[in-house]
Amino acid sequence: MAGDLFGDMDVEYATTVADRAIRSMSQQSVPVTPGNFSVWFDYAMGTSPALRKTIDVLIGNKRKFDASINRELYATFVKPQSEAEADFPEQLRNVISSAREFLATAISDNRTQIEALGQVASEVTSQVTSQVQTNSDPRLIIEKLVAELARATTRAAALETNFLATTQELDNIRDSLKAAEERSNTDALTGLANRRLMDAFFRSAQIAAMEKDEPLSILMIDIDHFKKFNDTYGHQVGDQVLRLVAKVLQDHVWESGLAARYGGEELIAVLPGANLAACTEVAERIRLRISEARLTRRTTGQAITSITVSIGVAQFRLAESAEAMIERCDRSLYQAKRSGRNRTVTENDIEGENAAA
Ligand code: GH3
Ligand code: MG
Ligand code: MG
Repeated sequence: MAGDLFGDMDVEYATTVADRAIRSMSQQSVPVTPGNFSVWFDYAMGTSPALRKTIDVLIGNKRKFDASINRELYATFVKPQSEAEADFPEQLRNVISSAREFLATAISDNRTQIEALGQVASEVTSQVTSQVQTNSDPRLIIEKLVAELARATTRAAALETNFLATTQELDNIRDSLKAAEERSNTDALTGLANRRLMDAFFRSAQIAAMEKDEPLSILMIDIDHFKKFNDTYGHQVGDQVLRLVAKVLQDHVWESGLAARYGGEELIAVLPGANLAACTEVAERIRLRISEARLTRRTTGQAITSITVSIGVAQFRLAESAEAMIERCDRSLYQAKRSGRNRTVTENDIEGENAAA
């Protein structure tokens, strides 16, 4: 892990882990380069369950650790980890959680104290009542004590009310943090997930796909001649169209998947469980639905030319990074544009290359 790079790891332990890493690397014929070594050191340490799982699946499938897989492993599991560590909202949330826990404990301690004081008070009062005939001094003292205790109890109760208000405040902070985090994960125009969330989502979808041994595919949509559409009808009408396309996409993505706005007018759907054929089918349904949509200008009710989209489809390959897969999907999309638009093209149809390699 990047965070351990200069840490105070016990020398003997580090050497053992390094030995294990190098042994595994030599078993899998992985060249001992700095990048590969950090991958396999992590693997030997077991710090990242996702990395462990991925490598175990690759070994289980007798996959050769060639340069491309090694690069992907590094890019996917070693490099981004330091970014994940800097997850500020997460840290803040944890701080708030512990503050809240602390307050809850304080309140409960406070209650116990009040009860204890109350008990002492009633014990003392009954003693006083039995002694009252013989000596009146202790009674006075004890009455004072009882009054003092009553005041303490009131103070404690006020303190508790304060604590509760503070807790409520912390709850509010936590809620607004959560809302802020959601906003930072959502695209304001379309309401879809943004690229940031999509990247994180893809990472976990990728692990889940390997664990369940299930396919995982993505489709990427780009509106055809959208620039011309904007020029003709104005940017605002363009925005409405973009929202419509986002809505159609969202309607076709199942519970375990994710629809996201990847760029300006480029949208992506991540479809866990779908192979290339299933994903293509979904893409075609989306494409047809959009081309059949009747658009009218909101202000005048006037009809607008229909729009079309081009779609690229790609299926996840073991251990590859999101970037690699999206890049392949993007090339499929480009091919769809080149071969006339308003169509779906898969990675298997990319011209001039062996997509299955
Ligand atoms: P094609 O994809 O068919 O090759 O042609 P295009 O005209 O759509 O070309 P391209 O995809 O390169 O153009 C992107 C255009 O999308 C440019 C910009 O006007 C428009 N666009 C991007 N983001 C938004 C947005 O948020 N709102 C609107 N209204 N338009 C956008
Ligand atoms: Mg575009
Ligand atoms: Mg376009």
